[in-house]
Amino acid sequence: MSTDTSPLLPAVHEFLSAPKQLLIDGAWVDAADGRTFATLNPATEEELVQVARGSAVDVDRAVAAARRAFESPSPWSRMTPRDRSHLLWRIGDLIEAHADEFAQLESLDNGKRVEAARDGDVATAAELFRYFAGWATKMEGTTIPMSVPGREFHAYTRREALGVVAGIVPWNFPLLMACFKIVPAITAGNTVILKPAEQTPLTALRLGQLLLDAGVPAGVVNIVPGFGDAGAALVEHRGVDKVAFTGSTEVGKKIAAAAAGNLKKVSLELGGKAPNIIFADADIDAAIAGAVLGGYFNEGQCCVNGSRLYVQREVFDRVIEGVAAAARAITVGDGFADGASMGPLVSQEQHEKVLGYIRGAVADGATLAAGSADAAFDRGYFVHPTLITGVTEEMAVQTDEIFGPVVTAIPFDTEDEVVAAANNTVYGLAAGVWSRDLGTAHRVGAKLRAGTVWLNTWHADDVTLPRGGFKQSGWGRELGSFGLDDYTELKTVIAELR
Ligand code: TXE
Repeated sequence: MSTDTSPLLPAVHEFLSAPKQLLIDGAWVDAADGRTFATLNPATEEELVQVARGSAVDVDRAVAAARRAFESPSPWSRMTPRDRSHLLWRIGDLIEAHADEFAQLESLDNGKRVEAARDGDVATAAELFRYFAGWATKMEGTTIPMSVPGREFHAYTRREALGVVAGIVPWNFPLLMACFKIVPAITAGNTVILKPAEQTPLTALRLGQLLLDAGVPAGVVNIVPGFGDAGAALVEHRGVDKVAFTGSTEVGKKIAAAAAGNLKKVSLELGGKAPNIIFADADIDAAIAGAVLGGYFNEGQCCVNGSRLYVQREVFDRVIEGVAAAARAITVGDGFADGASMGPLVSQEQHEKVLGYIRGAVADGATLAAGSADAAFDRGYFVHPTLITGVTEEMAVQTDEIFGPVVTAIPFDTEDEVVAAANNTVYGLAAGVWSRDLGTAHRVGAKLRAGTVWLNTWHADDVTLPRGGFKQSGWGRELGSFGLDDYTELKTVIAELR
């Protein structure tokens, strides 16, 4: 497999040929120790560019810059909510104007299809800026009556920025995850240090330049690419007031523990293993299409994918046939290739992990209704979309988050039985129910322990909607008005009227 780079935009060539440095205090700088790391094209396994590798010293510099930018009387602290709103809107427009460039970069670095990046990741990133632009002027408080005999008070609340926010993000939606952290943080007047994932730093760096071009003051958004050590330095840093993390449950637990040093606020969006329940009375064609989208979207590297399919016994064979046929019809190929409908996984590590789970399931006696335990090509991190039957609840393929295009399917008979099985997981990010009976859909939906429940649909979403996890899938909610709360402190002001 090779990437045909002939369609690369001149702006992408130009970006790739310039040095990839850290963005600290409005300037592009090398890492203090001069180290760099390679970011690879997962379709070819070839190095794209070297990127400056931030470490604890760089994190110190970035936190100091973010603190200076936050504290009054900095230009950022004096910016009115209306000006912040206009700035956010302008950034949304700029992202849209550079959509093809961002999409190509994302595809090169992450592997996903260019169109998927442009129409999904990049379009949503632009919309996120515009949605939150509206909130910048609407961070209102309330007036609250007090009852103190013989005295008069005026009491009210204010929503204030928290301070310095560290955003630590994964590689599955690199630009979008960066925006999930940056946008609500700056909407509320905070300053940010973003650490992109080591596998996919490029679009975050391109975004950094775009933010400077749009007029975001120096130090308001700092970008420090690096590995887990840079992330850990941010989490332990006493100058950081909040950590917003998306990634594995394992690292989420480390972050929760390390953040205790200065009791910084923490929001965590962690792993998932979403149950997708299809009742016999569902619109079966729609449910099959939903199971395919829910299972294989983003090469299966999406925390809310419906990776555990539960199908009522009467329609099990029909659904399996439908999903398996659709999985076989997916064309795996380079994200730039015409006709490819699924790109490679992001890294060798993910490739080995995902194939290992498929092999493990076969060794445990499960059946591959579609897909394969072999790599799709000799080169590049490609995996065939896979559907596994004959699975038990105890198998690793059923209990663990695989984060690849792998769906397991188990038949069920009764509502109680499937609700118990669906909830039998440490995760609680998403779940779904397919039934034409409104009572069944809403009743089962209410019983599922998950932050997002889809009824007769999957992956329907909007920046207006809060998302986050029950149980070990996380703390807090992102996006929507709820998402802003996590980036503010609530102050109560009590004045005596004398
Ligand atoms: O995640 P990590 P990885 C799951 C998915 C995947 C698995 C491993 O199952 O297979 O996690 O992926 C930074 N302190 N998800 O290893 O390690 C790291 O540099 C602070 C689900 O890539 O959690 C990167 O920027 N930061 C998930 C980010 O954390 C640390 C998306 C995520 O990396 C750190 C991604 C530390 N000690 C993976 N160690 C989702 N919820 O969508 C690492 N990092």
